[in-house]
Amino acid sequence: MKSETKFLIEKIKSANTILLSAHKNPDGDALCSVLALYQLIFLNYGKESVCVYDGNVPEALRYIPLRGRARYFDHAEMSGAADLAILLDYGTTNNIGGTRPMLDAAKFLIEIDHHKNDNKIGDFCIDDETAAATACLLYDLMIDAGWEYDDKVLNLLALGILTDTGNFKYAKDGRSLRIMGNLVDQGIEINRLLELLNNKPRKTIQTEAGVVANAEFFFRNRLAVAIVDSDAYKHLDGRGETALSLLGQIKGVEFIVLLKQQKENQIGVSIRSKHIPINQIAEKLGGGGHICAAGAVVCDSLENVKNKVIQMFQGV
Ligand SMILES: [Mn+2]
Repeated sequence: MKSETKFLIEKIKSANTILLSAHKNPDGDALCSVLALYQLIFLNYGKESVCVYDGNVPEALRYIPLRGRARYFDHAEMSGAADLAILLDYGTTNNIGGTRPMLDAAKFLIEIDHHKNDNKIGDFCIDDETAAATACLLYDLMIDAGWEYDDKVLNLLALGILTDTGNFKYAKDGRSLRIMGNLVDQGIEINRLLELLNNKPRKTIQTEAGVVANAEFFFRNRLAVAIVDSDAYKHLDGRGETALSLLGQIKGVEFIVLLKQQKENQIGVSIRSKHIPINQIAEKLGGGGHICAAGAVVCDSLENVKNKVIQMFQGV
């Protein structure tokens, strides 16, 4: 067993209260990793961790196993500081949101993440930038620890991998596929999981289709820019993955930018690229993420952010 696995187990065993969390506005990998770890700790050590999030959970994740265990941080049943907090899949400190004080108050903080991060906050870090999803790291920990698991754990890990790899489109190597191979061998039905995720409200799909219909194209159509205004933003589910995906299917499009008017002067920027790294653009905007899928939140007018982002693609 790896020394980091042993250390994690010792910390879990000695903690009376455990807090689990991930990034704000949790996506599939963030939420499923939290819930899978909740279940693993429960099955193997008999302890019920408190799972908290900030922001909104996408509608598409409504029916995942154990969804009800994750509570909005303000409604969490946690009195006082946790003995142990485990922060999964958070990326950068900007992404943590309202759960930060609870994490800071914990007596010990372990992070488990696959994002590039130069400003780690864990007292102990189990990080691996080469992993396609945090769920892959959890799977490896589970096997290394020899932990008992159940169907819920397997389904959650599979969902985390599916969502973060865009159904394997962004798999950087064979590791996530090998893990999924093992999960399928143990009875996971990918088709059933995709059905569970493809379950968005009608208004959401219609909104995202409208956003795509009004997209603009720059630099010989290599860059697609689409805008989600404040009205459309109310109906968006998660980051607007449907719009990002549709624009990425257009012939000749290399880069996709989705600008989301979250507030009057607060614009969420999601950037995708088919081949060329774009994480440096997100970093310059104060955000971060993965090489070909990154984002930021910029406090400025929609028009200014749009012009600034388009300029940053000049010569890329
Ligand atoms: Mn992730």
